[in-house]
Amino acid sequence: TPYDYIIVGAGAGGIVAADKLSQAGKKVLLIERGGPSTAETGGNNIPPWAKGTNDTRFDVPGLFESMFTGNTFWWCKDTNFFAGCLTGGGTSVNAALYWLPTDDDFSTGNGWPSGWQQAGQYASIINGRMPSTDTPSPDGKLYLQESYNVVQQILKPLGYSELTINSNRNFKDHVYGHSAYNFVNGKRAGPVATYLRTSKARSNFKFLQYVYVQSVVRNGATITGVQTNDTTVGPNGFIPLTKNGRVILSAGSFGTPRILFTSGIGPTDMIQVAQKNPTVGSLVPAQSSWINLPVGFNVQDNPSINLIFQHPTVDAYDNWDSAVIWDNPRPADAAQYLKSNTGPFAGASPRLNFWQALGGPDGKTRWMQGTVRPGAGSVTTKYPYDSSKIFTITVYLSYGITSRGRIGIDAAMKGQALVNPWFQDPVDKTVLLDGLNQIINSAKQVSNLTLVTPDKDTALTDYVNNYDPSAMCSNHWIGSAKIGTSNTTSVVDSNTKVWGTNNLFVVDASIWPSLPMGNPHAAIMASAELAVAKILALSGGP
Ligand code: 6FA
Ligand code: ABL
Repeated sequence: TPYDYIIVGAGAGGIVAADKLSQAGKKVLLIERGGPSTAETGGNNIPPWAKGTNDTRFDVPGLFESMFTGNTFWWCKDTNFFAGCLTGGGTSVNAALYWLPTDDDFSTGNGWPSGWQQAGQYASIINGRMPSTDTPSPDGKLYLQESYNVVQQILKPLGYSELTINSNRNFKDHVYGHSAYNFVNGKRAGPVATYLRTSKARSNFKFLQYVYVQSVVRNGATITGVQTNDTTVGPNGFIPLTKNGRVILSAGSFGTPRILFTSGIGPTDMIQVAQKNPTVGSLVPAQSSWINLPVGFNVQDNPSINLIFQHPTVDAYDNWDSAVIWDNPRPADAAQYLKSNTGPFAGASPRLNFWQALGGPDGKTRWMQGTVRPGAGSVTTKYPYDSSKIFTITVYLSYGITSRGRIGIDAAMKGQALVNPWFQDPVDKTVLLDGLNQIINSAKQVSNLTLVTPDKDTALTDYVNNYDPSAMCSNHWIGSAKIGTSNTTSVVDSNTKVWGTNNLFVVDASIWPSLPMGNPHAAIMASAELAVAKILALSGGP
């Protein structure tokens, strides 16, 4: 059956798009390559201690750190970086840190065309559907607060004030507060429990899981449908559009470019790679109809550096080791969660977030973001330390970052960085070092606080210069199908329509022209709301 709108990818962008379009009465198909996540979607990946409940890995916030080990079926296997390939995409596997977008995020200065400057309006729409909380445990109590108490002793002397961050979304200089989440009743909520839920209740909405979209099928500038790998969904796996129908790609910063390349859209070198691939090569259209656009260029991701400290008051929570939180949790905490969805398992690992504006030698202002959590993933030092008393400050360079990289595919169609996005502009590194130095220097006046990594033998500059680039990745990739006003410097126009096509759109992280101020999923959802309003207003549609 033909659809008015076919949306590829059920992540932050795609779920919002599908809901708004089905709400508008359009016949909508949402296609997801992965399977269920939370119990509500049919997921059943439940830890041994919660057997017999609906408490899956994707539902229980305190299981967030268990995502990184074991049989990780939820990660996309065809990118070199973390990306969720299941219902909810990144929003089902992330820490659910939730920051309402700032006015700056959607400013022309951040690269958005005019007509996109309604951050305030969309922040309240998003917050109305997915309320923010900084007390994720439904009993209203804060748990594991020791690292919060120590880090505020570092920040206060630097002139920081404590705030409820999402109540002051435009204040992001010298502020800190409790980590905000979109958890509800001690469980992951996000787009799956809101926008996807309302879509599913509509008869004009259909959701397919475990169906992989290989390309869009087009006749020159007009898309006629999508090609999938599943012959049960249509003749040879083809799903058609209705007359005037539209396709929206929401497959994420790596997934959307891959589909574009196979559809003959992007830089010549990447289309040629797809053309040589034995599985999808035959789907690439003839060279005469290729559309040359800078797909994969202009990407950004926050460079992030971990500082690991030890303090006698801190409970490292067993460093969130999966052998503990998944297999053998602290009995009282597991019992509390099972009884009332409260306690340490009602929140993900972060406890405190902070922001500070930093001037650079190039006259530009960049922002630093910090995320504090008990425990650490790995420690580098030859000195003794107590692994039960450590905590991590992850220091990111956030809004205002100037470096850009390039992503693409290898011969096996695996997504990768062709040019790493971090520190291409040396000023980004200079500014982040300045911020790191301020924190380390202020930490010296906090009694009994020890910097474990980098240790006393390691100069901060050496630590940063030698940092493993893959560890510097923040999983916040944006910009691979950038929005803009010219087809030489952008991939989609100000209505999110792919240049040179009549009816192909992109609505996900990849249209973002530059990084937002915080971890991005709420900002991406706000941009999806705004994008659909523009798509619906555009003439010529179904
Ligand atoms: N963002 C936040 O705001 N707060 C956080 O705490 C946070 N944490 C993390 C985190 O801990 C990790 C480990 C990762 C990987 C990301 C985090 N992020 C956080 C970032 C945030 O989740 C992402 O920026 C956000 O989800 C991106 O939204 P998009 O809509 O652009 O893309 P998704 O990856 O969510 O969804 C794409 C979907 O398309 C997936 O479900 C995928 O399976 C599907 N797909 C891809 N290719 C497809 C194809 N060919 N056919 C069908 N489906 C396809
Ligand atoms: C994010 O926005 C990042 O994308 C994640 O990388 C980050 O989680 C979460 N938020 C929470 O701040 C970290 C984990 O805490 C680490 O244990 C893990 O090694 C790392 O992600 C992997 O990138």
